[in-house]
Amino acid sequence: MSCTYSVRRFVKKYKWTILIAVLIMAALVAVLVYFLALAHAKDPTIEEEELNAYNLILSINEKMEKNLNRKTLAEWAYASNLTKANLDHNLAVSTEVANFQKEIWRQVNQYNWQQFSDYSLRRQFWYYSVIGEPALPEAKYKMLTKLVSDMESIYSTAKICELNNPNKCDLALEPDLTNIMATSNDEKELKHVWIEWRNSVGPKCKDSYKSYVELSNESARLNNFTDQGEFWLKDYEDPNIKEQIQGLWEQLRPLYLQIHAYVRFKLREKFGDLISEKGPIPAHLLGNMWGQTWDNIAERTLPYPDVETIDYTAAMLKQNYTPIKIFKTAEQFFKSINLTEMPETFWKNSILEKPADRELICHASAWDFYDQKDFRIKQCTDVTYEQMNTAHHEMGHIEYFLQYKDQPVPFRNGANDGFHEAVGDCISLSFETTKHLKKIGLISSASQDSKTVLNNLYRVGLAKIAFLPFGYLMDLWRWDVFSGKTTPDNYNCKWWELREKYQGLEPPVDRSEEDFDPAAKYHIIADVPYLRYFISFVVQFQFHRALCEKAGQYEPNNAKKPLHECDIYENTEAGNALKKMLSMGSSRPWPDAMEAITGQRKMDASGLLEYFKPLQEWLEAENKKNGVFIGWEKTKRVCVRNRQELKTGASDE
Ligand code: X8Z
Ligand code: ZN
Repeated sequence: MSCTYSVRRFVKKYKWTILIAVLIMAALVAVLVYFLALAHAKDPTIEEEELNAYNLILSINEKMEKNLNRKTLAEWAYASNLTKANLDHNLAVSTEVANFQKEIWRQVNQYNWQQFSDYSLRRQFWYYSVIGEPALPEAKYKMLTKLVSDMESIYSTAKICELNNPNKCDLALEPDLTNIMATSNDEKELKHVWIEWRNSVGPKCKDSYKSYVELSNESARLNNFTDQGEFWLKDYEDPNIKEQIQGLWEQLRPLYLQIHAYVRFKLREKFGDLISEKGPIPAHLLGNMWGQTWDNIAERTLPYPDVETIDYTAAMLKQNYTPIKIFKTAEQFFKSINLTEMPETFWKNSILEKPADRELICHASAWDFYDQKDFRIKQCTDVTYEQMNTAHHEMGHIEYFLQYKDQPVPFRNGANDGFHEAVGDCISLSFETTKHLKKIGLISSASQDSKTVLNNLYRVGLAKIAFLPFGYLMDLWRWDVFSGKTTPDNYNCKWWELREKYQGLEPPVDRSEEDFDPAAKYHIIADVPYLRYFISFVVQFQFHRALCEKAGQYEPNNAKKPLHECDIYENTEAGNALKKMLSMGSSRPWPDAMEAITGQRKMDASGLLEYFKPLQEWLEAENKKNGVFIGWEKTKRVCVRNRQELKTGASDE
């Protein structure tokens, strides 16, 4: 054929040119393959280092487990019995462990761990490469630990006198002051308790707090962070976390403004002009020492006061609840969704009631002793509905500990701290539905439905929506304190600036820099970051929505299956999904854990907004009907340098 012929002729004519071209191409391919192979081949030294590192981490983890166990036992001994001997022992043990941690830190940082190919190994090294306070020189570490322990002791042993009986001066925060704040209708008594609690803690902690800030910053800098506030944010693994939180708050603020305006309106019906029509709400009238959750005034401000009572505390007392029964009730829920029951040692070692014979830290907490067996709660449980929720909250922490107990030590943490705080609360969102409360007999099954449901949703809103700005501003205040933007001579006034700006609250009396009101909140003096709770209050609704969808109890846009009426009790499919996420611990960045349970990789306010949609609509209509002012004008209270200035005329008190 003509074609074949012409090709042959061509090849014959150019045979040398073709040969050379082929040879050049072959050489080029060979060079390319060589470089590709070189790029993919592992540096034998890195490979060897990684193998070494693998063995090292096994031995570090084993020793770390033992050290953390010892340290936690000593901390528990002090926290549950505030004696000098226990403090000394705790300081000695935690200093020894800090030295051990520092040694590990040095070893780990000699490795080129960022280059390791094994993700889990790299991540464990990353955790060990930053140690926080133990980075301080020993004497300073001890000083810092003692400062915090001392402040905790001041806070936990503070007592105040009764308003009408100045000789009876044994009122403690838990249960006495908490109960007065929750139940009293006597404004004078509320104001007295509010002021005296702050007098008995704040000024005593101010100097220690200043030193605490300095030492904390020093340790942060030794870990290559600019200050302690930045150090606190590292586990969120997101340089934009602050902006994200601000964005979430902006999405939630309109809902907060509605509940704030409604509550102020209802409180004015009760207390009259003690509360101004358009001003911030006085902080002592909201049923809580810090005005952080307002559900204790639900009964007194109900949308539908004429339907059946929602005084669940009264119902619990009538049904002879005890602290143990409260915890068994909580455990029953966890078990019903195939989560793990509390081990025997939990019941044996926990402190579930306030002991009469000693001083202790009553603020509720859950403890992992890092030996895969010992898990405890310490809670001065009083028989109230609020404490029932706290019991679920604390048990959520224990459940997380139980699910990740087989992870390597560095991963025995929440995906982030907000996740840890959200587990028990997420269960409570089911527990607190009218459906469930009827099931366990706290609401009579004869109650009128839609109104009871809204009353109940309002009560949950007073706990969840009201908390949001408080959950946010606690660390807004501390970030500026740590960065030096807020200085000690401005601590208190800056605090009240934020309380007014975000919560729309004001103090019941003028304040000065001789007061130190932030210290009257446990987490401030106990060195516990607080952003975790804001995050928890957002993500718990995302978790709830995802679990409810799995349980077939919630469908978007289906009025018959609203999110606020979903109860996942006994639904093992939902429970297993939660369990799977919990068992990951902190082995992956939190968006992976979020995705495992919700399919989303972001924090998102839409779960919370969806849950409270019927309440938001009701509040908007009600506020409109009543012509209520939304938001607040500037407070008339003042905050000045010292009390003397208040006496000389700045105050109306
Ligand atoms: O401190 C707690 C728990 C222990 S992690 C009882 N919470 C915060 C607080 O009491 O201020 C739970 C919600 C907010
Ligand atoms: Zn907690």
